Amino acid sequence: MEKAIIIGLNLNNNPEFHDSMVELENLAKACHIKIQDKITQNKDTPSIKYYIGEGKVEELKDLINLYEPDLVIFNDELSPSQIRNLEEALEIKVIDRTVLILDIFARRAKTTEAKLQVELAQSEYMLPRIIGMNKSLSRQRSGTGSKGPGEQKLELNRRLLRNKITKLKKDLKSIVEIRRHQRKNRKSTNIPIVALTGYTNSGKSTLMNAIIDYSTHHDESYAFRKNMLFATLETKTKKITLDNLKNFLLTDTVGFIKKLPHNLIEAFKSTLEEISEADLLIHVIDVSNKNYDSQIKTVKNVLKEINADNIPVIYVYNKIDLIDNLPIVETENSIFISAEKQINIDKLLELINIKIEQKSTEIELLLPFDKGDIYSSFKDNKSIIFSKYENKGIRIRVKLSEKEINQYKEFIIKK
Ligand SMILES: Nc1nc2c(ncn2[C@@H]2O[C@H](COP(=O)(O)OP(=O)(O)OP(=O)(O)O)[C@@H](O)[C@H]2O)c(=O)[nH]1
Ligand SMILES: [Mg+2]
Repeated sequence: MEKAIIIGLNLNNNPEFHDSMVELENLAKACHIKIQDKITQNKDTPSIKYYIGEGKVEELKDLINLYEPDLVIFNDELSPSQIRNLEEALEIKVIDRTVLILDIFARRAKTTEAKLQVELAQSEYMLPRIIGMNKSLSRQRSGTGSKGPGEQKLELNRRLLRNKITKLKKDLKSIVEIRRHQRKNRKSTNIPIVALTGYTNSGKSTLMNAIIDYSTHHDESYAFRKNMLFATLETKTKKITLDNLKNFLLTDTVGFIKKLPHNLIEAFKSTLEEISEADLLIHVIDVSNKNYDSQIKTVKNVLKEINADNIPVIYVYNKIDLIDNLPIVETENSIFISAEKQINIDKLLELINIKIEQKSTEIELLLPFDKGDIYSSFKDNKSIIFSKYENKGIRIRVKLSEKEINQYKEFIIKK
């Protein structure tokens, strides 16, 4: 087991700082690293040279002499020159949060696609850093951060690494084509696609299992679930058939975390499209985690980054079996459940059904000028695709549910 000291910079008294350090510890544990100590520093901006201040570097040196760790881990992504400077000053392996996350992904990847995606992200991360690492301590590097398919990456020069990236992208492309084709077929059947999304370890795969249990034709192939970070990296889609409710396709895929490396989001684009192209999202929240609020924010930010922030969402507050009091009240878009204890799964399925029924169709309306209130309600719902003032009124193209189409049928000019 490797031993490490972790270092965090608390920029501008960030209220989430402490939790992100705890999370860093958990990421390290997932890489089988033992944490010996942690140091933190309050600062307004990171130092360009060492990320932390020079005084802290000295303090860190003393701790390194005391504990003799194998490596030090920083809570943020370091620049190539910061890694170089730190490795030279500390004479020890220096890695960052991104390396840990990439390492865990490398450990979990099972399918060819996931392996290629992780390797691509690792290579992209390495590319600007390879020179610095060669210069300092490359010969001593082993263990975390040098795991996975790119084992000899330090011996490769930039050019070879670039060639590798090109090749990985090409290999991925053909797999992605197959996936896109499958998704297109799925879409053409008109069965709504519902995607599970949420923070890692929130219970997405457990919920997938619970819903499959309700399905009238469920088979044995359940999604993998486990109490660990990033248990699920691959995508699984199952048809859910229900007796009295509409059928739908349910997709389980990778969870999110704070400071998710951008390289990883890029590399996992094709997997994340399963989310961004869904008709409805089920945002699973671990309400027993005291940071669930900031986890919701993190997930929302990633959804925005992958252009999935316009899809209707049901907020599913999970693991209520672990808490005594519910911190908030349910709304028409949220529900409290326990996926593990199968509490309120039936209610959730009804809510999903309601949302699916609201699924919208594109139509064109001519609204008389005195119907400005209808126009503004469409605007509020962000359902307007295009609008134009004409002699008799405003011509608009909107996305409407079956119910709304009925409600406004007198204004419809084109279906
Ligand atoms: N007590 C309790 N535990 C739950 C509940 N739902 C899930 N869990 C546990 O939470 C852990 C994570 O569950 P997963 O379903 O693997 O979580 P996930 O969101 O798929 O995680 P990733 O695939 O890593 O993103 C497992 O140990 C589950 O048993 C629940 O309702 N109550
Ligand atoms: Mg999972």
